[in-house]
Amino acid sequence: MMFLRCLRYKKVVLLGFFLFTIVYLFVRALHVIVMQRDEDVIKVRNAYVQNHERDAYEKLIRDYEKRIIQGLGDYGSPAYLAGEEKELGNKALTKFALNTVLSDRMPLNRKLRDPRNPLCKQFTYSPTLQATVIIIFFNEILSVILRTVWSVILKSPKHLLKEIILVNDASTDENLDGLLQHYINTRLSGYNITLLRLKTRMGLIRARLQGARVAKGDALIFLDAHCEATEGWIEPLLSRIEEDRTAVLVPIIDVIEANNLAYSTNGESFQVGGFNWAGHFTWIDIQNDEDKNSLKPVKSPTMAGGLFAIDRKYFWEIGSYDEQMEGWGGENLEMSFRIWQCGGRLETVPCSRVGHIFRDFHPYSFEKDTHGINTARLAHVWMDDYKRLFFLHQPSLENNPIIGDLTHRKQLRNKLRCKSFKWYLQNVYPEKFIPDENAQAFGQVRNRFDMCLDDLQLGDDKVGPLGLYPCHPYLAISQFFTLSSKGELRSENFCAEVFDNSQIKLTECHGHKREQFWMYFTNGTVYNPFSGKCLSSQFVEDSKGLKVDQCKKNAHQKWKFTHENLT
Ligand code: UD2
Ligand code: MN
Repeated sequence: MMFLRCLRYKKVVLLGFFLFTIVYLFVRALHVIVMQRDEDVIKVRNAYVQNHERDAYEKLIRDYEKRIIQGLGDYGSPAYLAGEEKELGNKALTKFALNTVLSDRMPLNRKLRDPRNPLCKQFTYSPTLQATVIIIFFNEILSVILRTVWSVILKSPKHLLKEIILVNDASTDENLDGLLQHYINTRLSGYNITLLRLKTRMGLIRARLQGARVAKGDALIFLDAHCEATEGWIEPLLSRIEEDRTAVLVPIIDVIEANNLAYSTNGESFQVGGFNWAGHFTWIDIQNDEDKNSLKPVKSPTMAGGLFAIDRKYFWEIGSYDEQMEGWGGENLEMSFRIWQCGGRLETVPCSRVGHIFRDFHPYSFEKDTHGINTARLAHVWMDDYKRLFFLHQPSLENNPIIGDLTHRKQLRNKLRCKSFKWYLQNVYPEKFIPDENAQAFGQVRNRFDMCLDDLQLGDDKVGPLGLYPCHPYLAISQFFTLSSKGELRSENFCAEVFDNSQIKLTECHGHKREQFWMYFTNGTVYNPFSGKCLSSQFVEDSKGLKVDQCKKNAHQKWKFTHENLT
């Protein structure tokens, strides 16, 4: 009897203990989740602007408003200041890559021309979806942020704009939140605008995610904090999403000049997004003639990243962002490849145009090469075997623990049953040049003196002499050349071209053969029929300026590619 009672007692204790543990773990988990959210983000509430601060902010904003020069920069025309302010503006330009002095003097709601193709007006869009516009920023100035906000408000029909969410990625200016919130409370009170502040700087990818988490609109539209939306920008974006919820849209991104804030357009022509094997976004021409003057959405292999519209639920279904990406860079190609490979579409909408201030450099820095690390992550997850071409540019990142764990992103790819990168290249971006496929020869191009062709690291915009340098013991990207099936001698997007009948430069490939056409013979001769001369290393000074010379039996005119598919 005693024994049984004891046993029952024990059972109750055990059960109690078990239940207690479960409840305890649950509460702990909940606590961790809630705390984490709490630690990351704070909503800058109205109360944030304390009574005694309110007057100070009001004074600062009034002073600022008094200095605005009405009409400055109207219709997107270039604006100039004189005297001391001109000097200060130039200084700001070298420091922030943006004329902040001029921005502070220009009306926040300046008038803009309608930059669209006039034929766009023939369309009537009547979307029913509502948008949340998410604007993230780190150390951007008040006037630039507010001009972005004003343009969104003024250029979007009220019934299509659910809310605007501003995410301050822990900017260092202590007054910024107070000023912004006070401005919102007093000058924009009729609009639904939320200001979030991240407690620590998380980088633009996670900042956008924090904004998206609290968004309530049917569609999300992301903008950089230095943009200006124009007439009719939002309707075609929302209409297209309504038509196809898996379509992700980018407007035409016009240039707002960083020095004089002129809103400039490229007329009616526009480009779409591509990429290079170094993992950078590039602008590319539209290949299909029909699409060139299209007013309808046009297929875009990638997007620049900062300005796009997406169905809110679809954003989460398709994997939002890779949250382990830090800082700046990579997320745009990651999202582009993912959307295409996993069944969505990426399109440029010609009848939607938004201006963006393109800065010559980033007025901020990161401790790590976040672009490299983020791109290494996406290369491993999305590019299959083609990642080899990216890692030629970043060999030290290929197996580097710094890039972090990829399990979740690989699981996502499996879960969504996404297609291969080869499928993407063949179907979405067939014009993309692949340096080691269908080539006559590729790799290092070596002469008899162990010297190799070299791009002399001209960088992304390489136009310059074709160089010669001692061959590296490994295949470095600066010495990676391809003799393409069309007879171009190229380093990804740049082709060796003969000029002045003797010099050779690396320049944009034009695809018309002539001075960019080369023939390679089994005896090692590289011949350019246009000049009637052969590639020669004989007269090279300071490793620069390879030349073409009369063809002769000379060791300087014998070349060997690492890989040759000659028949
Ligand atoms: C382009 C994109 C940008 C992003 C980036 C790649 C366009 C026009 N812009 O660079 O949106 O996709 O490529 O990652 O397509 N910011 C933060 N936290 C930071 C750093 C920046 O919130 O730590 C903000 C910044 O204030 C800006 C936005 O992120 O609003 C984008 O930064 P950017 O304008 O310096 O990047 P951009 O336009 O050169
Ligand atoms: Mn930007």
